[in-house]
Amino acid sequence: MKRTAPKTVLCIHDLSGMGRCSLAVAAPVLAAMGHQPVLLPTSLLSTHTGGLGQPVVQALPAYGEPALEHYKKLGVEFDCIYSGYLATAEDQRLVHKAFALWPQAVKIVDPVLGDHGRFYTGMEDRLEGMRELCCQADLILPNLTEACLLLGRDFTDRELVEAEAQELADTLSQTVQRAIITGLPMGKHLACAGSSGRDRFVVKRLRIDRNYPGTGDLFAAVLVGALLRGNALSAATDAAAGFVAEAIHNTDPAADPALGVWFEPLLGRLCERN
Ligand code: PXL
Repeated sequence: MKRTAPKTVLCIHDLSGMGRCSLAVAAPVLAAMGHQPVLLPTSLLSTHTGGLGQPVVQALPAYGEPALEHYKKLGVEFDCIYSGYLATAEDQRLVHKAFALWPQAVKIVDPVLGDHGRFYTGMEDRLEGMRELCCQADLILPNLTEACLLLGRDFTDRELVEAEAQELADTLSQTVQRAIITGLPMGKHLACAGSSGRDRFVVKRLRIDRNYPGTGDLFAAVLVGALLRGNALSAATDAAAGFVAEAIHNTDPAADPALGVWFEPLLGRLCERN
C-alpha cells in the first residue's frame, strides 16, 4: 500500500446530524483516506434541507473566527482548506478569512447552491458571494445546476455531448483556476468534465437512475482525499465518481432516499485505494 504523510484539511461546512451530507461525510471519508480532517461547523442542523421535514437550525456566528484564530495560535499549518454548504454571507466571509490566514493551503470550494435546476432552500442569496469565493479557489466542484448558476446561464438538463461538457468546464476555468463539473447527462452515462486550462478531461460512469442528497459531498470528499494523496486531478475525479457509484449500488433501493447513500460499509475500500 502506498503510504503518504497525513494531510491536515480544514473542512468548513454545516454539521447536519442526520442525512449523510457535509461534515458527516467529509470527516469519515478523509479520515479513511489517511488524512486529518479539522472540522469547522458553520451551523448545526438536525438534518439537511432536502426532504426530511423542517430541520432545527442553529447558526454559530460567534464560533468560526475565534476557532480559526485558535488554530493559528497553535501554529497549525493546513495543507488544504475545503469548503461546502455555507448558509449565510458570514459563513462565506469565514472561508475568505481562512484563505487569508493560510495562503499556502490548497483551496477547494464546493459551491453548494442547488441541484436539479433549483436552488436548495434559502440559497438564492448566496450566489454572488459564492462567485467571489470561487475566484479565490484553486479548484471548484460544482454540479451542473451550480455551474449554470455561476455562469449565469439557463439550466438545461438535456443530454450533452463531450464537447459541450468540456466547453462548460473550460468557460468556468477562465475565471477560476480549475473546475470539475459533476452530474452531466450523456446518454447512458453521467459524466464529470474537468478543466484547468491545460489539463482537460471527461470521466463517465453508467447512469444509475436514483437520486440521493449528499452524493455531491461524497464525491467532493473522495476527490479531495485522493488529490491530497498525490493523484492527478483526472485520477482523483475517476476515484470519486467510482466511489459514489459503488455507494449508490450498495444502498437498498427501498430505503428512504432522503437518508442518503450507504457509504459507511465501503470506507475500508478508500483506505487501500488511490
Ligand atoms: O449536500 C449538500 C447540503 C449540505 N448541507 C445542507 C443541505 C445540503 C443540501 O440540501 O441542506 C444543510
